Amino acid sequence: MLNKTIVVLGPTGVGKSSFIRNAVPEGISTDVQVGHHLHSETSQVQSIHLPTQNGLGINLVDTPGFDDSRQGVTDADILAMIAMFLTTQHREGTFHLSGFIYLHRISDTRVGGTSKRNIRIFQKLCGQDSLKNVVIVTTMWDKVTQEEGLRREQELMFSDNLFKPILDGGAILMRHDGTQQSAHDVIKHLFKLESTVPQIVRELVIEKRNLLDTEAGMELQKEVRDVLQKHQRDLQRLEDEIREAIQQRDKRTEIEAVLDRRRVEGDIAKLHGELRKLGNSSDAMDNR
Ligand SMILES: Nc1nc2c(ncn2[C@@H]2O[C@H](COP(=O)(O)OP(=O)(O)OP(=O)(O)O)[C@@H](O)[C@H]2O)c(=O)[nH]1
Ligand SMILES: [Mg+2]
Repeated sequence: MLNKTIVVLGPTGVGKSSFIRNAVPEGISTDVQVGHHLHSETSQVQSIHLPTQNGLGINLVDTPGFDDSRQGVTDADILAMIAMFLTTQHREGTFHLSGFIYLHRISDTRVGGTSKRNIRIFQKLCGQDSLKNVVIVTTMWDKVTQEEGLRREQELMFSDNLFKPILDGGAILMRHDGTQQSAHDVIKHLFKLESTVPQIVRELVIEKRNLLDTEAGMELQKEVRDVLQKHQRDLQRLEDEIREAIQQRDKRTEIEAVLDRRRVEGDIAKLHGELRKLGNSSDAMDNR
């Protein structure tokens, strides 16, 4: 049987697993876990098979969200997991990728730096040629008024640092209202497209780059390094503050600054760990 694959991506908690649960008809059991807590739920790439009437099948692929709140799991791990899944499937030769569904919460009052960073990494992972195989799907419409939703939707569509470049490249924007019908509308759109090979697969399999040197890997490294630089500036400022407080014999300011320094040092160690992991994942994928 010919199976087409659709990969569902997006930050943690946007409703990826819920979307897949909504799409699966009654009677097909899945062990897709929907989150009940603030922390992230899905920890592995997981494929759910849906049969269709004409003998074709759809594999809907659930992924762990970027911006993961799970202890010890970084965005580098998530990128490596998704890259590993896509390349393994591609190498097996029976992989027909219909495209990507990228989910975004319409209820987010402002789209923060992390969401923008996730959009950029997604764009690099996908690559220009595969953007026509992308549906940006907004979720959680029940949490906004119609007016608010419409305003945010316009902003998402027309801002250069949000979805405009992806939509300009041929992607479309759709809404998911939590019903099976709206999930199926999204799937139907992708299902009828010719399959595509995303940029990260071309880079890893055909150009034999390692994950660190892929566009998405480089983007992630750049983003991590930018945050690292900011933290290093904070550290410098705190060192000055501590020195001054000691001179002034201001014990209270000194203690506060020392505690802040400890927190910033922890953040810096975490970011170094993320860069190291990206390198390690690269090596692990190279040795396959
Ligand atoms: N109100 C509302 N809640 C939703 C909607 N979609 C999902 N949720 C809830 O949002 C939470 C997160 O949903 P998940 O489907 O687990 O999100 P996810 O993207 O799979 O998250 P990770 O697995 O952590 O990456 C759950 O409590 C869902 O019940 C929606 O359209 N409206
Ligand atoms: Mg999930």
